[in-house]
Formats: sequence, C-alpha cells, structure tokens
Amino acid sequence: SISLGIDYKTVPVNLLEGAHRKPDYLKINPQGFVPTLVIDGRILTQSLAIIEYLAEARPECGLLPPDIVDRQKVRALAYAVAMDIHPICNMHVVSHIATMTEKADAREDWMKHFIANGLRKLEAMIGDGDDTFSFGDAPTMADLCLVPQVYNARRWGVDMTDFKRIDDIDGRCAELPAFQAAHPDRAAENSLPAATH
Ligand SMILES: N[C@@H](CCC(=O)N[C@@H](CS)C(=O)NCC(=O)O)C(=O)O
Repeated sequence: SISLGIDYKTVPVNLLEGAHRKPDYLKINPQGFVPTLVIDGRILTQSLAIIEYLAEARPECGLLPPDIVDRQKVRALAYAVAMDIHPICNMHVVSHIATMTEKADAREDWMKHFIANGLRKLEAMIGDGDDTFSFGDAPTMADLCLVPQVYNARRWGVDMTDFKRIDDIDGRCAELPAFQAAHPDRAAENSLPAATH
C-alpha cells in the first residue's frame, strides 16, 4: 500500500513570506526549496531523490514497481511533471517573467499555457489503458507527482476536460487516506491563496 506507516510531523515553510530563503532554512536546504525531509538521521532534499530514497529503503511501499522496465515507465511519468512542467512554473521563475513584461495577465497566461501543455503530453504518455492509477493498480511515484500538479492546474483555472485519464486518476488518489492527509488545504497555515504562487 502507498502508506509507509511512518509517523511524521509537517513543518510549514511560508513561501509567500520568503521563509525558504532565510539562513536557518538554507542550512538544511541550500537551494532554498521545499520540501526537505528529515528521516533516518539524515536531511534529504530534492523531492524525487527523496521519493526514490524511500522507495529503495522501503521497497514494500510500492512507490516504484519491482521490474526495471516498469520502474523506468513510472519514473518517466513522474519526471514529465517534476522536470518538465514544474521547473518552468516555479514561483521564482514566474515572478521573474512578471518583471519582464507590461502584460497584466502574463503570470496567469504563462501558468495556464505551460501546465495545460505539459498535462496534454502526460495524458498521452499515460495512454488509454485501464490502469487504475498512472501505472498499474496501486499508487506509485508517478501519482505523487500527478496529484499536486493537478491541484496547481485547478488553482490556475486550467480546463481539465481534455485530461480525462489524469482527472480520473486524481479522483481515485483523492479517495485514499494518505493523499487526504497530504492535501495542502488540510493545513490552513500551509495553504497559499489562489494565483499568487
Ligand atoms: N526540484 C526541486 C524543486 C523544489 C521546488 O522548487 N519547490 C517549490 C515549491 S513547489 C519552491 O520551493 N519554490 C520556491 C521558489 O520558487 O522560490 C524538488 O523537487 O525538490
């Protein structure tokens, strides 16, 4: 099952207040990004490297499937979000773009364009199969990337009608307690107002 059964404590880092760029936070995450995971006596950064660490340290969680070809597929789906969509839609990138144009809606236009574009490609990669999740019948690292990206897409008002498979998978993840516990709206102090991030 997706739940690793590990008790955890969430420590919110307020990006809008720039808490991620404060010296204390930079000591644990020199890039000044969230997330950071403190586990097994170590400080881990880079979300995919963190997930792959958990997958390797606790293979029974199924974050990555056992077969290497299947693992490659799951990684490809995860990287399509985390390496292709996410970096160009990151807060510090989009804030910079907003300084380079007079267009009042540049930020919204950028976000909607690149999220929709990336999700269209992800939808094609997932394909028409009847897998319950992005890959197979249990959640994997691919779903851990898909769900927050869909949340962000909705926040920016991206039309999801063309992304039927993605929308269905997101809905199935939303039924699982582990995803519910991680939902950003669960921690009010952690949630960002719409269209500022
Ligand atoms: N590749 C990094 C990216 C982390 C990242 O950029 N996180 C965003 C929040 S989703 C962030 O901290 N943004 C702050 C900023 O852009 O200044 C990872 O996967 O950990």
